[in-house]
Amino acid sequence: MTAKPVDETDAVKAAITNDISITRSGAVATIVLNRVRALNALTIDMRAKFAEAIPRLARDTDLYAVLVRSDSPKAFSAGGDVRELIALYKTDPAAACQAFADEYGLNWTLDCFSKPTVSLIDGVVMGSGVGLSIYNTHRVAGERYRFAMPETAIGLFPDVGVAHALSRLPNEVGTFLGLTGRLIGRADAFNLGLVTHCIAAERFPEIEDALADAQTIDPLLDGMHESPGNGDLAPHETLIAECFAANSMEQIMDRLAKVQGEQKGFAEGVMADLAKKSPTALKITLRHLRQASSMGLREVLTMDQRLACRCLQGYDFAEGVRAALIDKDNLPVWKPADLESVSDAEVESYFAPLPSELELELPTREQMQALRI
Ligand code: QUE
Repeated sequence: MTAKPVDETDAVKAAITNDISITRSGAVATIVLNRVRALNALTIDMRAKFAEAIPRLARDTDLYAVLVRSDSPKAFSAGGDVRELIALYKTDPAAACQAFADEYGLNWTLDCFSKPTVSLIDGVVMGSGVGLSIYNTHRVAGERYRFAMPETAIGLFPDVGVAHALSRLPNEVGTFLGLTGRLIGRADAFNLGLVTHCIAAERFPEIEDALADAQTIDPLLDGMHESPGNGDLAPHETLIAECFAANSMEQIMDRLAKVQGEQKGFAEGVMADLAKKSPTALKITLRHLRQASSMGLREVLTMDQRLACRCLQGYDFAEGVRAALIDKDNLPVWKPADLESVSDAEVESYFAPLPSELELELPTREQMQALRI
């Protein structure tokens, strides 16, 4: 399975959607997410329109930079439209699997993109939205920036290649974020390098205007950056490092249960969070994060494709989406229901190569360069 071709000569024509717009002003192209009613949950059509524009932008010699922002005051993007994916899987399983392939192909294209790319992020950025922004050369956070990879809550795993970044964060913070799905603010995100600049959202239009004038991006953003101060995670750093260094979910829970003293309350909160997540998703996520620390992004995305197709075929993903987003009862009934009942063999089966026609085949970075993406 290959991601949708990046060459515009044979690019699949994107369905026309107004949920994303791409406009040009001077030297900057601006991509605006404006599916405001759904917190910019990204649909297949939105990603297709985004991907389709990239070769043209990359080869436009008069273009200095590409900017991505949202028209919603609450969200950059709350994630992917997973309801759409689950519905599609019921009628056309191969198309649902292909939708993941196209998304991961877009993530890879963004990482290989040859011009400065800037995301202006205020409000939440989660899941698929992280995949549109984290590969940008410049990631600017407004005051209301909130980051999370919440997929274990819906029986999925932190995908869009983000295991590559999470597995490289210090002190097991990425393991903590990927398993618990907890939200962090911009101070933590800046200290972790998930964002590059903190700038008041009311100044975002100035950035767009300056880039239209082809003003040099680094001095521009460096000059506007304001220190976000200490994050909220700092007091819990040691606990996170110690508990989340374990190599099984059972051990992580065990270590959290043994925490005494002033961190006890925090540890109990984390255990309560983890107890709500899909046990299968937790085990897959932990294993994926451990492997990803020694893999390149391209290989991580190929592994994401295996895991995503297996999650579509499994039980918990559809159940998680039902409970969180369709019936909204927030009472998923996971199968298996507890960590001990998820066997190593079951976890292992998610990671096995797919039938060759379903494996994600991405061009190498060198091949992307030759395509002048
Ligand atoms: C975990 C998730 C997601 C989620 C809730 C979770 C996610 C996602 C959405 C979402 C939000 C708003 C929408 C929508 C989907 O919710 O990835 O269609 O309008 O996209 O607990 O991973």
